[in-house]
Amino acid sequence: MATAAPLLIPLSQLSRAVTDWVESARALTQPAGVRWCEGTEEEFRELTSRLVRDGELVKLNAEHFPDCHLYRSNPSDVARVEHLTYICTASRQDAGPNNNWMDPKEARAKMRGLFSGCMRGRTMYVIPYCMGPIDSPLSRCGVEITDSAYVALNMMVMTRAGRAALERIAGNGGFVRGLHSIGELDPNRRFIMHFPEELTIESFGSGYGGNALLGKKCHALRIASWQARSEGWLAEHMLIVGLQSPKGETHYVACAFPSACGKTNLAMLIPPASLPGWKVFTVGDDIAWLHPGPDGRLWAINPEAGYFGVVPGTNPETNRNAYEMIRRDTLFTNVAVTADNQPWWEGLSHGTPVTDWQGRPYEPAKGPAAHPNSRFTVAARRNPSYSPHAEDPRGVPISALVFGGRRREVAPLVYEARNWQHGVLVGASVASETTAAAVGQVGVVRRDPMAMQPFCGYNFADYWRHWLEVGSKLARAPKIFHVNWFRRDAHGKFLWPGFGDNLRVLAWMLDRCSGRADAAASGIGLLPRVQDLDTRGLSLDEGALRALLSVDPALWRKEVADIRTYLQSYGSRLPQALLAELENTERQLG
Ligand code: SAT
Ligand code: MN
Repeated sequence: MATAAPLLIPLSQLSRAVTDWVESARALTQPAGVRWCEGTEEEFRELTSRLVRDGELVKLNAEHFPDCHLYRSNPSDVARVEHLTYICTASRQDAGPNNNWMDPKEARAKMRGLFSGCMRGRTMYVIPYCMGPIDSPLSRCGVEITDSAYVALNMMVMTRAGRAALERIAGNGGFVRGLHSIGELDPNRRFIMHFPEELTIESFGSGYGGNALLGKKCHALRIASWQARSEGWLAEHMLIVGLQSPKGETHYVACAFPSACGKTNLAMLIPPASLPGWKVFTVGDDIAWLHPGPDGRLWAINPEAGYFGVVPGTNPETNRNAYEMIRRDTLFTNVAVTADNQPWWEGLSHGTPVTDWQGRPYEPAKGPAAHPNSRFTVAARRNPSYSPHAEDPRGVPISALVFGGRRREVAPLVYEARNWQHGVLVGASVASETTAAAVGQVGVVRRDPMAMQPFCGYNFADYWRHWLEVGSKLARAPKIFHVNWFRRDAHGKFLWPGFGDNLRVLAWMLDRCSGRADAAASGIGLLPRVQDLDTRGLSLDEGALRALLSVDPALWRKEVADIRTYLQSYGSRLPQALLAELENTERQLG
């Protein structure tokens, strides 16, 4: 006898706290209907088909890109808007000079005005989600309410969304509230507000990426960094990758680079043929939650379940894993298309774009065919190098933390911090050229401490103090390194090939962690000598490696002065230990 399917409790009745909040959001925004997200595949397929029918999504060539779709965002809405992103804490000092601040009362009133009646005639989607493996004590939950079906689809890929998340919330109560509306997509009526003291996010007027997928930067970095400080852990803008050496030892490394600086590529690195025996396993490509473990090590989970990666430049040579992964079940945003409806982007070696990212006939004079910040959204489990430990509720133990930026000069290919405290200074001093991931000028160098400048939900001075405290409690703290894949020669040419060859640098780091590799002391930290790097099969211009591993004391003295000015702008909240480390560096530079 067939057993009847168990009767499921309607989602709207699972958690009183969630239901009450959804009801208040409904009363404020007045949608035509409310739809709770179960998180099933059928639901995802049904929603996608509906959006194709409504003309919001384009179905791509089913033979070459099965189950792939294209979404074109409003041309004024193509990146994060840092100047419209606020941290609203009772005390302005708690948000710090690194954030835009608004008084919470004023911000609430402003947002109430914007949200009032804004969903009339639209569907309100309620998306309960879990950041991190559903059964991990390190995971945290949230609920996003949105009137964008595109955002709902993205959240279903990027998080563990639906019933299981809501059951977890119903079981232990806490969740981050995220209210989102695309509004009229008017850049003059666009705000991304965070209320960390109330674990609440309110976002209006944008439907793109980090502005709108509230589980990502808003929750997993800005709100989580605040939660992490009070709970004794770290929420970081880091990829997590497992590296198995030819001897069979696996180490995990977490690396912080600014947006659009190659985190996804490094997380899925393909070892060069000349370094046989290495295996690479991706745990995460953007965000790491790092918790001190009972064994004195730092343990990491990736709170996300998918990748929202930069498309241009992805090809079989730069990132074969990503290239394979995005050939099915992928949602593309703002790429171009070919005559036979295949997605196209700059950096692909074949195909011809006929329609640009705005849906216009492609004309080279009008700029690139795909938007430089065009993205793919795809489930992490589709990645051929997805780590078998990515879903481990304990996380993975971290051997090394790596900071990096995009800098044409000054920073060498790699150096190691003298100790944790120096490592925190190295992280706090990161500088990088800006990219298309955020609205604004591209290519200007700015300080981007720990690659968290746009994402730290509180005063950087308090954040660095927290980093120092976490490290002081770790009996087996990871080593800390700094890398720069983007150094150039006098003619502007990149000195380092990057991509798979970055493994040579990571391998040196791991040998340092196990005490097997040498390093030479310099004023700024420890550097490999040319002979310490495995260069088998590497072709580099004459003198390139020497240039990559050189530290110019004159340039660095100027850098130290810049760093000091920057750190001192945090005033009396700045941990003095960082200035002491900086003086130490200055002394050693001579
Ligand atoms: O737009 S996102 O914040 O999701 C991507 C990024 O800037 O890293
Ligand atoms: Mn990012």
